[in-house]
Amino acid sequence: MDIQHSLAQPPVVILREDYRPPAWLVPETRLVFDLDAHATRVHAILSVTRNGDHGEPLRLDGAGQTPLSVTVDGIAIDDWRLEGEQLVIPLSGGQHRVETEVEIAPDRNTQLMGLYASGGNLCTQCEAEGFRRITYFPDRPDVLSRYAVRMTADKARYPVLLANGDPIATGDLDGGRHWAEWNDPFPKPSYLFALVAGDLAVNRGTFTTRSGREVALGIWVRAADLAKTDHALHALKLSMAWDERVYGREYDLDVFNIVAVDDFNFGAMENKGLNIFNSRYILADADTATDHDYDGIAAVVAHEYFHNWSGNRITCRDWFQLSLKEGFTVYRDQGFSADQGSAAVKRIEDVRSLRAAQFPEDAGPLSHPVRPDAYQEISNFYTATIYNKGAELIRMMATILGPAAFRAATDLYFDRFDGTAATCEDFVACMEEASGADLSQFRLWYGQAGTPRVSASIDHVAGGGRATLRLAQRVPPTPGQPTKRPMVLPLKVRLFGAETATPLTDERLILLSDADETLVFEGVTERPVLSINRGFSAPVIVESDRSAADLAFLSAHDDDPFARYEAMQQLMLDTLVAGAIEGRADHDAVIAAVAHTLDDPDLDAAFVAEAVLLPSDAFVGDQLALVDPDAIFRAREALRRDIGVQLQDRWRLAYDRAPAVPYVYSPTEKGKRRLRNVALGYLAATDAADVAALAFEQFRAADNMTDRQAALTTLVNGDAEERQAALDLFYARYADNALVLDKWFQTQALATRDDTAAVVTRLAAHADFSLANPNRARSLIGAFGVNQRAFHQADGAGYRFLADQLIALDQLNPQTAAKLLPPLGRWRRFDQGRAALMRAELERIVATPGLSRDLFEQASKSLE
Ligand code: 0A1
Ligand code: ZN
Repeated sequence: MDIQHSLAQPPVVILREDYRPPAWLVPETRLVFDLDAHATRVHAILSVTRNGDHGEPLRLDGAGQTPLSVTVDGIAIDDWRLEGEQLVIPLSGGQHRVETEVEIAPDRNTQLMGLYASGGNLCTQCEAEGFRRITYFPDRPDVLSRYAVRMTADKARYPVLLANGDPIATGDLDGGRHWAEWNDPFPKPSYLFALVAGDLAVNRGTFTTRSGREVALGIWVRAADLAKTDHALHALKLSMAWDERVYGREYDLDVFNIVAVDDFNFGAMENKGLNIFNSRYILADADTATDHDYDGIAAVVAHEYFHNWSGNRITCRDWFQLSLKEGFTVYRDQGFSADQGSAAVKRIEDVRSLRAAQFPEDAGPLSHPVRPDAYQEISNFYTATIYNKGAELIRMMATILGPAAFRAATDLYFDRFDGTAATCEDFVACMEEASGADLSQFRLWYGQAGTPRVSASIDHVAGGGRATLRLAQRVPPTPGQPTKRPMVLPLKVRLFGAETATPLTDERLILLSDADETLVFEGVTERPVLSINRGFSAPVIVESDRSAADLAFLSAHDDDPFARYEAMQQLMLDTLVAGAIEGRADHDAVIAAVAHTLDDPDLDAAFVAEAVLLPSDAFVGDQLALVDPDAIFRAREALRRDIGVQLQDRWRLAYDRAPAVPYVYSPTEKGKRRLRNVALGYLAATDAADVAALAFEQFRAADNMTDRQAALTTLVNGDAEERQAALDLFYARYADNALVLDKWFQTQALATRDDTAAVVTRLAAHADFSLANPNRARSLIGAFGVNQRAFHQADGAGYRFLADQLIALDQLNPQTAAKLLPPLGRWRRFDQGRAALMRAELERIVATPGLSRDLFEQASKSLE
């Protein structure tokens, strides 16, 4: 289909195969900033060298600014020209000093890319292509330069001046201004540049590396937030020690600073020596942050820190290689978090988020390979596929290689590519070289999109000693990739005896590499039950013919905790799918399995809480060719109520057994709180007369946000009279805390009530709602988009609301708008009425004059 576009210029498609090395290199860069919120002057001095034998001019990327002056080797020139936004400078020799001067306006930068103002401070965000909004530069990741930075600013307004690397000197100037100089000795791409100017307080710490370097750590926030930074600082120290122990990676500068800002498009950014964070991933205390927030902070602090090696010391050759740093770094932060508490629960959480975000992406119009071949706007490729599926690819290689060879391979990779801009292929080649493994077929995981489906069935002749496992794989077609080749799928498998409930085999790692394979197990003397994809060893969908009884059996007896969880999920899913399609389902097997799990004294609370949770509405929808959101909701509510009612005594016991105690953030206490709140949720499903009062009392008496928010959620989903009281109290208590108010918006947008679409539309007009702050926009619009039943209200009110908001947000912040579009792209999965309404909204978006490239790419692809 030919989509009518409304862009000023036709969309340009960037292709991976068009990669060419840069024509000019920039070994040294000096930047002089005269900082001011309305008008900042940027003077850039680049020493450039011709890269190879060619006659190309120097091309510097820019965006939004015009050059005030251009000099070459100290002489003003006028033969430069602008081609689009590129500054093109003819140069005759092999080496020159090129200087430019521009003026930019941070306080008018609503995109939050480049240099912008947040909460009265100035900060930068350069990945992927923000640096060109600051100054003219070859803004591509394979141009590595050593940066020296000088900043001058008003001292009262911006007493703190930070940049990458090490501080060199500071001083005062006339007129109330001051200056600071920073030097970063490590060559880096422009996307890792950062500066911050502001009125900030610091929580300082130190870390001594294993070779004895003392590193000064600083977490910089507004003074009022200083008391909420201890958890992040602690997580940073743990991360530094972990990367030494597990990967042999040591920190390399004398300082490591983190700054928290309220307005940020993503979670955080790994700028060399100066990480900049969304404040939601730094600030925590018991009263304002949930256990989930605490976990998220530690994970993101670790993630950004780990980028110092996987991302900064070794960066990406081009943006098609983004998963080289992101997939690997996510894998590393997952390993870190697993080591802080229960590895099994961490794996369950990671798989749950892969299924919630990446599987739908891979099954929809925006599906793309982990190493894409083409893009229009690179900001749209910071996806669950690049990050989370990318991490699964690394995990599979680690599984295939085994721990020792994997560590040897990462050592080789870090040694060989240190100081360079590398490719995914470089990484895989190191995996092969260090281990002797042949990963040629494995490489298909980088190029083929779509979630593979594996069908598995096991035959056993009663009385015989042999079991036959038949496996088949199919990789579904995805946009631009109609046919696929079979991939290598590492599947951990084990058989259990149905009668004796004992293992019949050891765990085996099967590398399924053909479309169909048959495997034989000898010595199987009783009917075997198949435990497959244990630990979620491959990111695939397993289709098996295991009965409800076998799934219940595995949920009780499998020795792999992930497989136990998985069996229960599959049992619940099968029950919910049957309920949604047929209007009713037999709940007995699920209820018995939940009861068994609750009664098992050997299981820890955190695991039990995960295992007894029902799959989300959206995940049930993902199993169906045609999603009927109301039928799914009814089926899920019916099962929830039955589990609640029939196991009411156990839920009461679980609730009472974990009485609220003074808040401690530890794996054990966190698990107890989680189970208690899951129990509260099931009790609420029973409609027992006292539950609203119980929830309200928990809400009122809680000394921590985990319990308070869980109680609020329970009340908000129902219609007891305590509902509005709780919302009002929560609002009044946290009116001046933006991060907590986000929860107030989000809880209402996620509510499982009939009026949610109407409530959300009203909340968008609330005095505290603003599209200018990405966290606030996500808390209402993003949360609403994943509320399957409310968003898909049959009259299309949800679709209209989302499109209205995205069109408005696109004017301010295209990146954040584009990120929130995907729910509209699921139209193929819905009935004709809904699909037509969704398409109409996508068409309205695409036809909007002045649309950004970001939103255009996502909306137009979603229509195809
Ligand atoms: N590299 C960062 C993610 C990130 C990407 C783009 C941004 O621009 C707004 C910001 C952050 C990470 O992986 O944490
Ligand atoms: Zn990252």
